[in-house]
Amino acid sequence: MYNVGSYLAARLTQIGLKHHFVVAGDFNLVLLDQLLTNGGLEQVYCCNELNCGYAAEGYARARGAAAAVVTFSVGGLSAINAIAGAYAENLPVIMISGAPNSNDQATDHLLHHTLATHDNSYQLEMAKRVTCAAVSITSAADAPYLIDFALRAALREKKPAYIEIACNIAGAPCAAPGPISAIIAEAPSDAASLEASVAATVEFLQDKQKPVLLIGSKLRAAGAEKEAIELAEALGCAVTTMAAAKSFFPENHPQFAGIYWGEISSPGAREIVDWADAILCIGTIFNDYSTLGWTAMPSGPHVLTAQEGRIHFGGHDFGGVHLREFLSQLAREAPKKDATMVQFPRLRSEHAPAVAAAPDAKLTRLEIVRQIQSLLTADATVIAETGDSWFNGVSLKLPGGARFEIEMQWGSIGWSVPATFGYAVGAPERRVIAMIGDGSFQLTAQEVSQMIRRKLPVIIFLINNRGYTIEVEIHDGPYNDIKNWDYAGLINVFNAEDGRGLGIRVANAGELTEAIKAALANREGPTLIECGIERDDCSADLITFGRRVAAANARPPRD
Ligand code: DPX
Ligand code: MG
Repeated sequence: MYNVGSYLAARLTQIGLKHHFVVAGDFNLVLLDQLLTNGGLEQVYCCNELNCGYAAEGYARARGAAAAVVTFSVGGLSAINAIAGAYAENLPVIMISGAPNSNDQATDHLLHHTLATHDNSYQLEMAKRVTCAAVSITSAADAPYLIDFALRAALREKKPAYIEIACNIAGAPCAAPGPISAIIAEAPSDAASLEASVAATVEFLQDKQKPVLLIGSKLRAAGAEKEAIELAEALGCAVTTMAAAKSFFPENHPQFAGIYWGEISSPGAREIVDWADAILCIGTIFNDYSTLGWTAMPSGPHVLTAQEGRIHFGGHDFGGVHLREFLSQLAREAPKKDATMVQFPRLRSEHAPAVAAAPDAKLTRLEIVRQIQSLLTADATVIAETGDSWFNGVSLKLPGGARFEIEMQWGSIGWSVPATFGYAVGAPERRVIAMIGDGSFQLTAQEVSQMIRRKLPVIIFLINNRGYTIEVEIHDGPYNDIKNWDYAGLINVFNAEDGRGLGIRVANAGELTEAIKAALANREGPTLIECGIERDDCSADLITFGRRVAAANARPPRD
């Protein structure tokens, strides 16, 4: 016997979830009880709904999909920011909201947690703008169909979906789930379009000598990371990744030629992309940040763009093609073209490796990055928050197997604390390392307490430069100064009587080394290392980025 809640729980486990993130409220309590009845689905609690949404977003990065369950309106509207982020970042996060009793809909009853008007459809309407499917369930009979519809859309599109369930329907009986293949099976590419797109691409490559691959963040959403390696090896050419796609092509691969980000590319990466006579852009997103204020935007007849569902370049535009099938078919037919791989070592002028600071030397950004670098192992995942942590994180050299998570399209400060929590719940086998600025941390700090509650041995490098340094570089003013906190001291507040989190403040290189040792030894909770640095100690890349973005923002209106 199934009811709406247990049906939903069954479907969530069938799509691979072992957890769902929750904030309770009276409109979702019956639903939460039903979700609890499924032994394969653990309930994970969050401090607020914004964090709940971001925790699910981080979990989806680790496991491919996620669910966040919130209450109506007061919860749902907070979660929408994170759900919009999941949309921008191509992650299928299922937002599930409790909703008013079906008898109260379209009546003159005014309800709590609402706008005190009679139309309570506004959350559904808002959700429609930030999801690929949004459904409202007010009848148990229709629930299986509507739930399946939303889940299928999310998994296909790699975008969030929204399911609202009236509080008196959550426990009502409904049909049993049918075969899960109806939700997760995917139609193959259109055979003719696949063949034509590959043939046209082979022809495009034929008269080129120096192709290069440029990997973007939508490669993962397309499930095509393995196929990108196949294509790279068939062509034998240099492979660059965009910052948002860092780790989506292995950095220890012999053909990896660094991060392409215009002027602030890693050594040789920009030169090799500029030297190339064909740029195969795979899953790329070019926005004002990733193009450094529109100064590094590959365009022209030598650029081919391959996205999930669309391959286009000079005079061609093919639809109905899965990216992974296109890449692997092209790998079988593409000519070897390895000139960029021969040239790349000549162009690269590798920076000298950073020299260890003396133990009593005042802590610097560079020394922090150097010490984090030595922590990176095949099972490490680095999560880099918006701010100078972007540039510090992107500069790390990842060993094979290491992963990197960044939220570059949505770019919301505060994302990383709950996303790190969600990621660590989803990938307990990995060493999760977060790099977070002081300003960002202040948005969502309380989610560290959930890491403590679940005893997650996350390591947080809290970079305290006393302000919004990236904003200082884009455009300074008094609004970039923030109230200092005792960040390390906060961990004891969160520990209360039973937690095992560690908070350590460090001011020099030796203290940082000791703190990292303590963090590695602490397996029963997170360790937050508060690293105090000078306010103006930021990366050169951040300064260049800030200048370029400021110039793009300041373009005068057209007359
Ligand atoms: C803002 C940003 O301390 O990092 O390294 O000091 O810059 P840095 P912090 O975490 O400060 C972050 C700050 C204020 N961006 O510099 S990046 C604007 C912004 C945003 N998201 C939200 N609000 C404001 N990106 C939700
Ligand atoms: Mg800061």
